[in-house]
Amino acid sequence: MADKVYKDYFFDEPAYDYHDGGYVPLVEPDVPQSKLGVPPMLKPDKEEGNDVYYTITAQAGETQIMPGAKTKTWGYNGTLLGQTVLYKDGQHVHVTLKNELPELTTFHWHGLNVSGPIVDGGCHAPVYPGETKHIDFTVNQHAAMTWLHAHPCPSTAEQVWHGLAGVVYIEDKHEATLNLPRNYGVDDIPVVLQDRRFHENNQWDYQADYDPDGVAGPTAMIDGTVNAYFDVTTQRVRLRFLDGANRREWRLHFSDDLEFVQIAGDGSLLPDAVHMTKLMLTCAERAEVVVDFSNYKAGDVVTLYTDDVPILRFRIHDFAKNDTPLPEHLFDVHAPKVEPGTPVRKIVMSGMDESVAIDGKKFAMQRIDAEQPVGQAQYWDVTNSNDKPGMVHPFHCHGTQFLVLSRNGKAPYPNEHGFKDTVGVNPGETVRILVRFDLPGVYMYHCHIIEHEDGGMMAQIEAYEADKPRPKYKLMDMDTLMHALSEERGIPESELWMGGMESYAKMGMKM
Ligand SMILES: [Cu+2]
Repeated sequence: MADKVYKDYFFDEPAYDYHDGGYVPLVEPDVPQSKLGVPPMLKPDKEEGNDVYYTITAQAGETQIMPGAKTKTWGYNGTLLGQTVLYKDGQHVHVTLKNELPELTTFHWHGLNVSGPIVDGGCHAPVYPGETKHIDFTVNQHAAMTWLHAHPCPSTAEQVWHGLAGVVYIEDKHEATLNLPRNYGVDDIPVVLQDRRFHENNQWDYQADYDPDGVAGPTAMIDGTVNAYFDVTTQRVRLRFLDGANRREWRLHFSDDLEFVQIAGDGSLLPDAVHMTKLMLTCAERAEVVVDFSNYKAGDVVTLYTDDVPILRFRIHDFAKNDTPLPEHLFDVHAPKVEPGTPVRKIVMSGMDESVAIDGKKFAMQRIDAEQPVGQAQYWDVTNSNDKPGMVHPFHCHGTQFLVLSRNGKAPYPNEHGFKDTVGVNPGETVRILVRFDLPGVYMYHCHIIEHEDGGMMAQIEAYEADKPRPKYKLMDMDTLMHALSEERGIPESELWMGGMESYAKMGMKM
C-alpha cells in the first residue's frame, strides 16, 4: 500500500469555477448511454526507416452525438475531434496539413517541443481553405500525451468549440520499459473532457453561448460522447485525461472513493506515482492515471464524477487477475541548471472578462514581448493578480516543457513534479517555473481559458541563438486575417464577429 493517499484537489476552493456568476452547472443528460468514442489511431501515410509521414485534414461534417438530429461539427480526419496521432521520440515526422474547412485555421501542437512560429502552428501559421501545407520536425521529448488544436487569432475558442482538438501520444524508450498498461483502446484510453450546450436541433451556437470569461455548456462530452460508458476487460486501465474544455475545470473522483494512481502529467511521467482519490484539471492540463478494478466483478459499474455529476461509467466485465506491482518510481527528472545572475522573468496575468491582459497589455501579433537565449534556463515568476476569490488562470507556454518549482514560495502540488506545459495559477499566487527553449523561434504564452487568450491574455517570446544573427520571422497581422475571414465568411469586415474581438472592442482597442 502507498504511504500517502491524497484526498483533496490541491487548488484554492474559493477560486473554483462553480463560484463564478456565469458558471454553467453540468446537468446529467436524459439520453441513453453510449459507448465511449475512443478515437481511432491515425494510420501513417508511410514509414521509411526513421521517417514517418502523416496527413491531418481539418474538415467539417455532422456527428450523431444526441438522439435525433446530427450536430454540425468540425474535426481532424473525421467529423469531430481527431484521430489519435502517435509520435516516437527521435523520429523525423513529416505532416501534410490540409484545410477543408470553409475558413482559415491553424494546426497547433500543444506540448510539442517544436519550433515556432510556423511548425508550432500558432496564429502566425494560417492554412487557408482548400490549402495544403507541409511541416517536418524531429520529435525530441519524453513520453506523454500532448494534443493538437486550432489556434487562429482571435477565433481559437470558437474553432475548438466546433471540435478542432485531437490527442497526440508521444512514446519513448524509457516509458516502454515500465510495467504500465499500454494496449490502446483496451487498457490505455485517452479521455477528452469537454462540455457543450445543445441548442435547437442539437446544434451548437458559440455566439449565443459567448462569455468573455470562457464558454461552457451544461452537457459533459467525453471523447465526443454524451452519457458515455466504457467496457472494462482488464484489471487495470490507464486513463489519459485531457481538459479539452474552453473554460471548465474538472474535479474528478470515482464512486466508492476508489483510489487511483497518477503516473504522468502534461509532458512526462511523474518522478514517483501519486496515490489519490481526487484530481482537479484546469484547461489544457493532462493527467494520466491507472485505475485498478480488482475489487469489482463482472456486472458492477464504477462511475467517474466531476463534482457531483456522473460523466463516464465503467462497466466491469470478466478480466484476468493482474497483481504485478506497478512501479512506484517512474522517471528521473533532470532539471536544467540556471546560471548565477540570470534574471528572473516576471509575468502577470491580470483582469477578468474583457479586461484580461498580460503585463498590462493585450496581445498584439506583431509585437515580441520578451526574449530568451536558446538553451538557457530561466526562472519565470507567473502571477495571477486577480483579487481573491477570483479565478484560476491556467498558464501555458508554447514550444517547451517546464518544471514547476514553487507556489508562493511553497512546494508545488504533489502531482506536478514532472514536466508540464500548463499550470493553474490561483488568484493572488505566484508560481515559479523553470523554462528553457531548445529551438529558436517565436512562442506564444497565455492563459488557456481559451476566451481569455482570444481576449488578449497572451504574449510572445523570441528564443534566439546568442551566437548567430537573428532570423526575421514573418509574423501575421490582424488586417490580413480579418480580410481573409471576411472573404471566407462572405461578410464585410465591419460585421465580422469573433469572441476575442469583442474583448478588444469593449476596451476601445483594435486588435
Ligand atoms: Cu484566464
